[in-house]
Amino acid sequence: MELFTYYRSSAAYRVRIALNFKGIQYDAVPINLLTGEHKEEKYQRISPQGLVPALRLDDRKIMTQSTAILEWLEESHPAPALLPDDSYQRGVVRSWANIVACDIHPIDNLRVLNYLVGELGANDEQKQAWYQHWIKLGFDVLESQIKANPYCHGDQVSMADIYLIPQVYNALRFKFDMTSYPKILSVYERCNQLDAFIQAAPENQPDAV
Ligand SMILES: N[C@@H](CCC(=O)N[C@@H](CS)C(=O)NCC(=O)O)C(=O)O
Repeated sequence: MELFTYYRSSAAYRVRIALNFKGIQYDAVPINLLTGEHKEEKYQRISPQGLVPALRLDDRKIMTQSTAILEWLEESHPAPALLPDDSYQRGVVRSWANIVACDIHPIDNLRVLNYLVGELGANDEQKQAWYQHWIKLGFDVLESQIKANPYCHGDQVSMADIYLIPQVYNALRFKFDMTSYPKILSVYERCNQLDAFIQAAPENQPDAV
């Protein structure tokens, strides 16, 4: 498989963790978001939305959208599982993952921040306020709900960890104050001791600068 990725993309980071966790070999194809490679026609033929990640499967079919890719990976490579056996608990894990995937990440994404600054004229302080507002809303709820024992959902790594860790990485990069989130931080530190997470980390990617 080939993963079209950018080292600092948190959506691609999710998929890298899952591929590593499930022991699936892949080749990383870096797409540079800073130089606009994702907007070039060559990449848009792969991902019409011009977003990373995209996964090219062994039969050359393309899949986009990290949540679709992660659900497909879970169905096609069920072991080790990233969702609990119990259907209610699967819903719980997905709800935590969706706080990140639907209610934080899309609003704080590069193109949204660029639109705020470029089209709507927000200054740096306003951009930061926007970023911090949405992350705080999501993290406040996650902090109150996750088990952190030692992972989000107990003693097994789950989809919730896979979504949370890249978002925390991003929050720290944007200097978001994490002192009110001891449970989230302990999950972050614990996951970052696992090979699957270490190998997926932005600083360990071939395109890291
Ligand atoms: N919902 C998409 C979001 C993908 C996405 O927003 N990727 C970002 C990097 S994390 C991107 O390609 N951004 C390019 C841009 O904002 O111009 C997914 O989960 O795959």
